[in-house]
Amino acid sequence: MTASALGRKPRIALMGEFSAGKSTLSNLLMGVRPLPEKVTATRLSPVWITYGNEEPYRVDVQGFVEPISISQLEQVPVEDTRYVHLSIEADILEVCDLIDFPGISDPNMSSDVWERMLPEVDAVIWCTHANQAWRQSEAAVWESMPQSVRDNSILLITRYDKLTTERDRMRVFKRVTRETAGMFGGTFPISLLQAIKAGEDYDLWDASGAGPFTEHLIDTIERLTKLTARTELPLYNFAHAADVPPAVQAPVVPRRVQRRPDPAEAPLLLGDDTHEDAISAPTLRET
Ligand SMILES: Nc1nc2c(ncn2[C@@H]2O[C@H](COP(=O)(O)OP(=O)(O)OP(=O)(O)O)[C@@H](O)[C@H]2O)c(=O)[nH]1
Ligand SMILES: [Mg+2]
Repeated sequence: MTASALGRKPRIALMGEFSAGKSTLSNLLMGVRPLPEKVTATRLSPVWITYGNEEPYRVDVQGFVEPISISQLEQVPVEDTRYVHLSIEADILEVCDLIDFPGISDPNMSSDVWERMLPEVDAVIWCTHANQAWRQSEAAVWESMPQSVRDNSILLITRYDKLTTERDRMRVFKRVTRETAGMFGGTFPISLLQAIKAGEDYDLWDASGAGPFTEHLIDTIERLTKLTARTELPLYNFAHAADVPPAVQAPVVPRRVQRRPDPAEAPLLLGDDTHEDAISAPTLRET
């Protein structure tokens, strides 16, 4: 898998309510832990993470860039910052960018802080707490998301370890899949804590839910890579993936229409469906 032909990687946002596990998931996917994982809600700007080893910076709402220190991530002025940029040499970032969003319904933070970043995203991994999965506030935000993004997005039911009986787990999973039918490309229950603890133990990794989820994620990134090769505009800007322009092909070779030997006959016009055989007609030649 390589970056898109246009040099843009798919951008995957991590979204959901506060403390749903967005930052824990970003860190799990990267295999390093630059983002704070907190019991209490963090007031952090969206963090756009790309592959590399540049120094961190923030981009303010006017587009000005200012260097920041990663240890002071939480001092960045949230309302005035469009996003914080981190650059990390993690494998996953070779194939996509990750954008870690703040929680969607923090009463202490204007929803502008994350809403203004939506036009930058191609797809979302939505984290919903197993204990209070798919609240009305989550459904309302997802309602406004274009189908192009929804089709390529993943719903993760996080903190699945907090549901202790099989009956509860099935009940939550069934309800959430029913209420979100047709709204995501896939839905997976996961315990992010168990996934982190699993380390190299593949059985534990699969049991945490991380195995099936990451396999689906790889397929999603492959599909997104083909789409983002066709446009610089993030998928959020299209209502449906089918609206993305067709793949850029080799330059169109100009064709010239010549007269048939019989000068009385009109020249063939390309695109004139009364002459559907025009392209293969011997009177057509490429110049
Ligand atoms: N038991 C359990 N705890 C989890 C799981 N995922 C995350 N947590 C814990 O939940 C807390 C919040 O996790 P974060 O990753 O900071 O959540 P967030 O969505 O980034 O939160 P905000 O950025 O504040 O909105 C941390 O203490 C995590 O360790 C999980 O699957 N199981
Ligand atoms: Mg977070």
